[in-house]
Formats: sequence, C-alpha cells, structure tokens
Amino acid sequence: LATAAPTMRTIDLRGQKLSWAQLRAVVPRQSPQSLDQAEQTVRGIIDDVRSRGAQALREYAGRFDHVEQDRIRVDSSQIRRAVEELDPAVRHGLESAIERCRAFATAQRPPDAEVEVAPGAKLVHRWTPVARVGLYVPGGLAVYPSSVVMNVVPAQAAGVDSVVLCTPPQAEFGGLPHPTILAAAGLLGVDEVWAIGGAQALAAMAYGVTDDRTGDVLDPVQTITGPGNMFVATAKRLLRSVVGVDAEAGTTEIAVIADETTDPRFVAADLISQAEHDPAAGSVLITHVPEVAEAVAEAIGELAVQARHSERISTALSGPQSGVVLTDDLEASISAADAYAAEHLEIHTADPRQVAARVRNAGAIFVGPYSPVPLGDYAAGSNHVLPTGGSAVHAQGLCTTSFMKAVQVIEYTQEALSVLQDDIVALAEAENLPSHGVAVEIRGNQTRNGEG
Ligand code: HSO
Ligand code: ZN
Repeated sequence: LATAAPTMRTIDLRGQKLSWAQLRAVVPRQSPQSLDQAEQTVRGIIDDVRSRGAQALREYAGRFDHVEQDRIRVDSSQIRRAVEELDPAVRHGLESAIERCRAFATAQRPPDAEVEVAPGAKLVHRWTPVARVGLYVPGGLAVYPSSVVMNVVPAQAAGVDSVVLCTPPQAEFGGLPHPTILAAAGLLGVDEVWAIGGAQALAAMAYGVTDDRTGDVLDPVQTITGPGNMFVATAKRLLRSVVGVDAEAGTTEIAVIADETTDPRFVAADLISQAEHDPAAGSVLITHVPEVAEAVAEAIGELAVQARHSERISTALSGPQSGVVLTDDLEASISAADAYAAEHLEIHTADPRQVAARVRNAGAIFVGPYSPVPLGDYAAGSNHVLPTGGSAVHAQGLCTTSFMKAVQVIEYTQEALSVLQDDIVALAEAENLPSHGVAVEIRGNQTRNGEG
C-alpha cells in the first residue's frame, strides 16, 4: 500500500517582528507532553536498575527487546567473530570513517595553558582524560555501527583509560547486539560490550552492575555519552548529577536555510534522510522564497513515496516537530535558524560560507550543496552525536574534550604570595572569613622571623 505524500505544516513569519523568545517559541518542536511522559517512565527504570541490578536488566531485555539473556556482557570471542564475518564494503566504510574521525578528534586535543601571572606566580590549566567512560549506541528502528565510531574515536583520542559500550540486545541475533555493532567495536579495539538497551543501559553504567549469575562486573563510569531516542535523552538528563554526560542527543533534527539558488531536490532528499530515523524526527525548511518551499514540497512528494521507510518519513514530516518556516529575507532566516538551534543545519544559499559564519546556534553546520547531513552521519570526519531539541544554544556535539577535564594547578613562591598578603587579608575580612587571611599571614611571619 502506497503511503500518501507527506504535508509539512507552514509557519509563516512574514511581516512579523518577533523577539528572540517569541522566535524560540514558534519554531517547530516535539510536543512537551511526550517528554513529560518519558521522564516518568525513565525515572522508574533508573531506580529499578539501581536497586535490583542485573535482575532488572534481564527483565527489561525481556520486556523491551524480547530476548532472554544468559550473559549480559558480550564475550570477546563474539566480537572477534563479528570482525571476521564483516562485509568487506562495510568494513571499508567503517575504516575510512575511523580514519577521518580520528584525524579530526586528534586535532581537537587542547594544549595545556601555562602562565606566570606575576614573578613566581605560576598557573597551569592542565587537561586530563576522564578515567572510565560509558558509550551508548542505540538500536531502535535502525542499527548504528557509525555511532560506535562517533563515541569511541574521540574517547580514545582523549586518552581515556577504559571504555565500556552498551547497546541493545537483538532477538534476531539470539540476544547479542547487532553483529555490525560488535564488528565496529572490534575494529576499534573495544572489548567491553554489554547488551543493554535504552535508559536501563545508562543507569547500569552510572551505578555499575554485578551480574551474580555470571560473575561479570560492570564498573561504574564517570562520563556517559551517546545518541538515543527520547528515553535515552531523558535518562541522561536525570543521571546528570551522578555522572558527566554529553549534550542531549535525542531524536534527530535537520534544518535547511534555502534561497532562490537552492536545488530543491537536494534539500528534499536531505529532509527525508533524517526523517527516516524516527517518526518523531524533525525536518525544518527555512526560506524567504515561497517558490523554493513549493518546489521542495513537490520534490519531497516524489521522493518520499519511493523511500523504503516512507511511512515513518511521512509521519515525521507531517508531525508538529517538522515544518516550513517562511521568512521575509535571508537575514530573518538566519535568526529563525539561530532560534531553532538545529542539531544539523544545512546552508543552501548563494554564499553559504558567509551565512554559516553568521550562525551561532547549531550542533553542526553543513555548508553548501555538496555537504549533506548523511556525509556527516557517516564519513566526513565530524561527529554525529550532536545537541538536539534546541540545546545547541548552550551545548556542543561530541568531541575530544567531552572526555577530558582540566585541573587548575597553582604554584606560588613565598615572595609571590607575600605580594598578595594585604589583598587577601582585606578580602577575607570583607567576607568575614578572617582565618583565610591568617593562612597567608602565617607564611609571611615565618619569613620575618627567619630573617630575624
Ligand atoms: N543523523 C543521526 C546519526 C546517524 N545517521 C547515524 C545515520 N546513522 C544523528 O546525528
Ligand atoms: Zn542520520
């Protein structure tokens, strides 16, 4: 049965002078109702995994993934076998992605900052990797070996000591994760993989789990990263006080800024490509040229019905989280894009680089007609774990520093300290914390005594 061509809603902003807050409110978004519901469910799952550990994980695997699990941790031999049996074309794709991602991730390693702010007053901003990190790779409607690459490569470039990967068990593969995911882990040298999906995986990594039935131990991690659906994104938000997490990388989104030079077929294909992920995915076209909006709609009509996942695509494009935003001019399109703060923003204009330079809020910006989002999804070398839901106003995509933290190192000489003695004593007195001042004075007095 053919699915009807999807209709995107239109948000007509022409002739309106909206403030930033008003713009933030009118751009397409997922309904907050479904997010609230997810929060209740996820809270229950996290508490359950925390208190009942592996037993709870086995129950969720039965309920959500329809598998009965003997071992939850994947045996290394299964990972090795998956690498051996990997389709050579897929292997080539993964290896080339790993190479480009590694080059970009390595270049992101930040240098330590060292400065002598005054004679004998030395400060170092010293970067160190997080010791142990947990990486989540989703299952759901698709299989994501590419997400293994996106999580593991920057963690390795950061120099973390240990990596655990969690990904859902699959009924089709006897309760093991998808073999291509295992193969990707194997190619990257990751040997700790657990077949746990969804919010329960994040809870397991945050609190740690001992599997009494097998003796396997999942040690707790300090940072969890990875993309996922609404439930995974919610789990990250709820676990933020327990572990470090990367940005909310929930249901995927794409926004496109178009003008009269845009090829509507390119744009239609790209909007459809991200809608393919999930019926809740968001695809947004922003343009001041109504004819282009019409041409894109027409091209979507043609391409969407032919797509393998036409039904899912149609649901996503017709949903409240998708739409066409009509603006007065390119300037207004840039403001709308900034307010939407897309996970992925494509720029298809006469001078795309110039427009890109003026955008502040986006997870990743794809510049010009030959930089489509699927390039970034798989092979560009950039990361595809990116902030969604408008969080790109404050958050960034996964990168090497997501797995690092800086320690501030302070080393003053006695002379350098004595220069500040009066200042510190005065500030300590002003804060009614005089013992702070004493800790400095006591060192000055020693000198004077020593000098006799
Ligand atoms: N577009 C997704 C990533 C992905 N696409 C993986 C295909 N595979 C979120 O950035
Ligand atoms: Zn994608």
